[in-house]
Amino acid sequence: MGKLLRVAAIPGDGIGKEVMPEGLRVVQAAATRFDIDLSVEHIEWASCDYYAATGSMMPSNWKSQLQSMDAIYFGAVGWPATVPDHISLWGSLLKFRREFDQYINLRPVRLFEGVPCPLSNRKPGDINYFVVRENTEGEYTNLGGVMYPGTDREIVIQESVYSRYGADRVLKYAFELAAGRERKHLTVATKSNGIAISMPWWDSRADAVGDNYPTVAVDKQHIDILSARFVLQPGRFDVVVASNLFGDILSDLGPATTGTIGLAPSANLNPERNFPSLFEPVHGSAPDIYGKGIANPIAMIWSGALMLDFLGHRQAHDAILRAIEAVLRDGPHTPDLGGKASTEQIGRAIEQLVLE
Ligand code: GGG
Repeated sequence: MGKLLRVAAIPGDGIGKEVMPEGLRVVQAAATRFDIDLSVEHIEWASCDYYAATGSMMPSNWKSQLQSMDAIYFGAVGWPATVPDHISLWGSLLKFRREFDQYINLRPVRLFEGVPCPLSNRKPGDINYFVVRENTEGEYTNLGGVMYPGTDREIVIQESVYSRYGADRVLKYAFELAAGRERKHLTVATKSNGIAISMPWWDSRADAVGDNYPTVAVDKQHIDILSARFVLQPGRFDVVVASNLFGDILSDLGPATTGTIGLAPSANLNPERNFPSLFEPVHGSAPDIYGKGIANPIAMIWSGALMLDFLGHRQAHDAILRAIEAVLRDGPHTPDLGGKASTEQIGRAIEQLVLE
């Protein structure tokens, strides 16, 4: 056995609490099979239940509790019936991303065999790309304010922030990723015709960083037509790099074109490993289906595979991916994929295959 891996498991809210046990079941199975020394710490805070009990999303010493962990495995955040979404998000997930400098949000998008594709005439292999989302600045800020609130003269200002440091490091990561792939193609999401200061600047940073990657073909696309092409011509894409908000939207849209957002994983990475990275499904807490036991746990399970890969266990990652592929191909399936299986049945089916 190698070094002990310490993982903080934070289910959060809604279906995060239902998919987390299945994610852990499969991660533990992979740890057993590949002799990985894994210790999981279960954390109930970073949830709206904790907020209801204490008035904040996390304890004041949250950072010291987490920073010695090797990774954070996170479910979902948000329970708007009791806590406004901006309070729960800024009080938990965005704190993790910012204070642990997880500046890359890596989101694979892939069409699997056995999953009905909502786009016509697409087969597995036709959709297989990465969205690289900038994760610490851009449109996600709390800079601004309201003047004359509640009057006819009410004015709201919200600033976006882009730094050369922040843009260059995410662009560099995306170029590196593209350079290591067969197609070596990078799409830069922009809106330089309408957002006339920050987006032409973002494009110029892409040019500057790209000068170091002559083998990568670059294609800048405005976010509106880029979104349309995700639906109409998904085969155009290999690696897509985008600002925080554009990346968030694209990484819901992309998986939607592959049948269900219930499959989409993500890795919030601090590539330098100065802080723990965080692995979570792209989907949120889904209050509409919470409590029914029908949430698709595959996004959580795939996120667990990305976590093991990042922590140095490629074989464990590959075994989980093979098991996911087999279950998607042969069943069972949850209702989002037209089946009747429960969250737990999917977790157990994948666990079985990982152990074989
Ligand atoms: N598991 C992801 C999650 O809980 N997402 C909730 C959400 O609204 N996230 C916004 C974001 O990722 O920026």
